[in-house]
This record gives sequence, structure tokens and C-alpha cells, in this order.
Amino acid sequence: MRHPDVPESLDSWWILHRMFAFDRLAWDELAQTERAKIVEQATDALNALKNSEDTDVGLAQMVGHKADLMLTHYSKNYEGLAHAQTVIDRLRLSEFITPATSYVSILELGLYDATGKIHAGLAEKGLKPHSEEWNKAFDELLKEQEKVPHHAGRLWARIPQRRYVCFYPMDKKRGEEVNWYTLPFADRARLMLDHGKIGRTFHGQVTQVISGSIGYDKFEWGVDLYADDPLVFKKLIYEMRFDEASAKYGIFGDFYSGVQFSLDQLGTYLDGNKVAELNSRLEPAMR
Ligand code: 76R
Repeated sequence: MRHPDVPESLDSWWILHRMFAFDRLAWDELAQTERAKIVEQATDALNALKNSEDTDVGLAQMVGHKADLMLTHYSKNYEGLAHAQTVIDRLRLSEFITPATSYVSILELGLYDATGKIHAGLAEKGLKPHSEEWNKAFDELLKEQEKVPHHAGRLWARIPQRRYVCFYPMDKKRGEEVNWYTLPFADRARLMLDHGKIGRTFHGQVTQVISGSIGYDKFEWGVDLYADDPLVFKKLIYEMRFDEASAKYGIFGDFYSGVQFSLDQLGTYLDGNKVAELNSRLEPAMR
């Protein structure tokens, strides 16, 4: 039975972000043959995680002291995240990368609008809220949301293959005076609608992946943004700050940004003679 104030969501990939510090000087001490072996072992393991229906993995070189390397793992089930973590931790590469921080969440598409419409539709039919009939009809209508093209395309989308990535966790404020969770449903739905409108003015310039993390991590959501130009992050996030949902209710954790690179560039990243590239030509289907 659902609390009437709760918006539904469609949930898909389990997501684990892992940030590492990389000991570059120790790596540089290694003989070329040793490096090659370690890169090969890591590349094979990462390839297995990437070329699977059930999992995906993304690599990014991060800028700033908080982390050097970010791995983004997607999995169709929670166990898959546990597996991915173990796979990485037993690599020889792990002697050179130290976990700095991590974030656990699940991709979600928020359904304020649809939830409101479903509630209204069931009320029109005269069904008693939360009766057996109501619940059944509700579940069926929610299931249909998965098939709406706008949702279907994003629900199980793989990690966006765009050069720049920005990740940060956020909450909606629960203060004594200002509290997102005590706002009436209709007000929150309106605010999210406005949020979506501002967001859509950046459509095409940025791919956003919102994941819910209540129950798994410190904040309530993880926000991943992917773009072909890093300046887009500042422009978008700044503009959002003026939107009521963010201006009044948004609370943010640390921001992380960096460049995504292709799996076959792992050796280039580790050797560090140039910035590893994202070879999206090789991965068109995953864009
Ligand atoms: O069109 C749709 O169906 C999606 C509408 C939409 C929802 C439901 C949407 C659009 N977002 C939604 C939900 Mn978003 N988003 C953020 C941030 O920095 C900040 O101020 C906030 C961080 C950004 C930058 C951003 C961008 N969004 C959410 C939620 C869940 C809230 C809930 O359920 O209560 C959060 C936490 C959140 C945060 N949002 C968009 C964007 C952009 C760019 C879009 C438009 C995407 C597009 O059309 O391409």
C-alpha cells in the first residue's frame, strides 16, 4: 500500500560509483613488461563487465585532489555491484589504486506527473484508494509507464559515451521551516515540472542520469551529467540554482568532474604521457 504523498518512480540499473587515488609514482617504477601484464588483466576484467547484457562499466580520469580515477558500474541486480567490486579489488592494478570514496544508488525516472494522473484517473473511476482493486489498477497503469517511449529509451540506457562527466550527490531539504517532504504532492509535482522545463532547454547538450540513493548512501540522489563540453555543467547547474526546486530545496554534496576514456585506453591513462581518449566511434550503440 502506498502513501498518497509518495511519487512513483521507474527503477532500473543499480549503480556503483567508485573513486580511487592512483599511485602514479609507484606505477612509474614498474618495468614495462609488468605494466603490460597488469593492464591486460584489468582490461580483460573490465571488458567482461562492459560487454555483458547485465552490466556496464565506465572509466573516467577525474580532475582535482578528491579522486584520480572513477569507475561507474551498472548492474541489473544488486549482487552485480558486489561482484564488480570484488572483480576490481582482486586485480593486480588494485595495488596501485586506493579507494577514496564511493556511491551506491539505483537509476530512477521520477513520475510525479504520471502518479498524479493515475491517482486522478482511479478516483474518477470511483475506486476506493488503496483497496485491492485500486492497487491492481494502479500497478497496471504504472507498468504501462515503462513502455512510454520517453521512458523506455532512458530506463535501460547504458553509460552515456560523452567525453565529460560530472557527478554529485544531493538531498531535498528537510528543515524545520523549509521541508520538501511536507509540501503537498501537487506543489512538488508543479516544482518538478518547472525543473524539467529548465532542464529541457539543455536537451541534447547534456545527458542526465538521476539515481535514487535513499537506503544505500548518505544523500538522497546521485546526479550524473554527461556532455561534450565541460562548460555546459556550470551553465546548467547555475541556471538550475534559480529554479525553486534547487534554489529552496537543493542541498549538495561534493562535486566530481573528469574526462571519460575508453577501456582500450587504460594503459594510456596509467602511463600518463597524454590524456586518455574516449573513442566513441568504437562504441556508437552505447551513446
Ligand atoms: O523529461 C522528463 O521526463 C524528465 C523530467 C525530469 C525529472 C523528473 C528532469 C529533467 N529531472 C527530473 C528529476 Mn533533473 N536534474 C537534477 C539536477 O544541480 C541541481 O540544481 C540539481 C541537479 C540537474 C542539473 C538536473 C538536470 N532531477 C530530478 C530529480 C529527482 C527529484 C524527485 O523525484 O523529487 C533530481 C534530484 C534532479 C536533479 N533534469 C532534467 C536535468 C535536465 C538537464 C533535465 C532535462 C533532460 C532532458 O530533457 O534532456
